[in-house]
Amino acid sequence: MIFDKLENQRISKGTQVLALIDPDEKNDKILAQIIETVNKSNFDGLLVGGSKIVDDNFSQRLLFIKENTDLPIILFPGDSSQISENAQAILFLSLLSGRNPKYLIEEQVISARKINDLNIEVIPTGYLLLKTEKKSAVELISNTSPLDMNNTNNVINHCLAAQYMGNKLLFLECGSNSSSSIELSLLKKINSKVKIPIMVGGGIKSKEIALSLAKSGASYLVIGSLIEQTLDFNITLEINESVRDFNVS
Ligand code: 1GP
Repeated sequence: MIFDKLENQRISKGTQVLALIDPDEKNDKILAQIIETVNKSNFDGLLVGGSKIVDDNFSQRLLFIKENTDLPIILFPGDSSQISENAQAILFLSLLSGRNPKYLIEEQVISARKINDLNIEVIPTGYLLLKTEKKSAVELISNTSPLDMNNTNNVINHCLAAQYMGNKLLFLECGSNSSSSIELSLLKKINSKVKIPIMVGGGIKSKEIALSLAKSGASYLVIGSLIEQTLDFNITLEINESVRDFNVS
């Protein structure tokens, strides 16, 4: 099982880093280079998904990714159309920061039978969108409001609710290509309260940011834009090798 394997690696080696590939048309010209960069960077796994895929070629691109990497592929779907047998697992997301039933239960009901029929490993994930300077694509597409990071109690209450609902993972999201990541003091407080592993994504653009997040309790880091924007495995390799010593237990 993919999640058990990642957790075992995290417990023995430390923070795990997942690459995120957005299989959208905008990345077609560089998709092979993105995969090559990911393959050379010593990532622990690969998330594939996007808030919005503008055409019908999601499955085709996912197959191309699968054929060109040995990393475990985990779906990170923007909606129920992004489900395919070419992935081993799926983050079964509940957008708990929002109050839109479409992303709390409707998309989940639409996708459940397909996931079951395809026998994809399900990783129940509480997904919380956090407010940053820039509106994220998730905020716009889901038509939900992100959580204000200054309201610590409210964020922690959402994290605990995610845990008590039985999620195996808590995903704290600042949005793709955000100018900032989660505030470290907030992450530390969340980490002191919740028992499920914390995944952090959005705006991880340097080794310094990645290290500070790992030191503050991020068991999983997700990196997408940095790969697309640099296509330089030296940068991501350095990040991935620097965060390993944290969050072992
Ligand atoms: C987006 O958290 C992911 O959903 C990754 O964010 O693209 O900023 O790395 P970046």
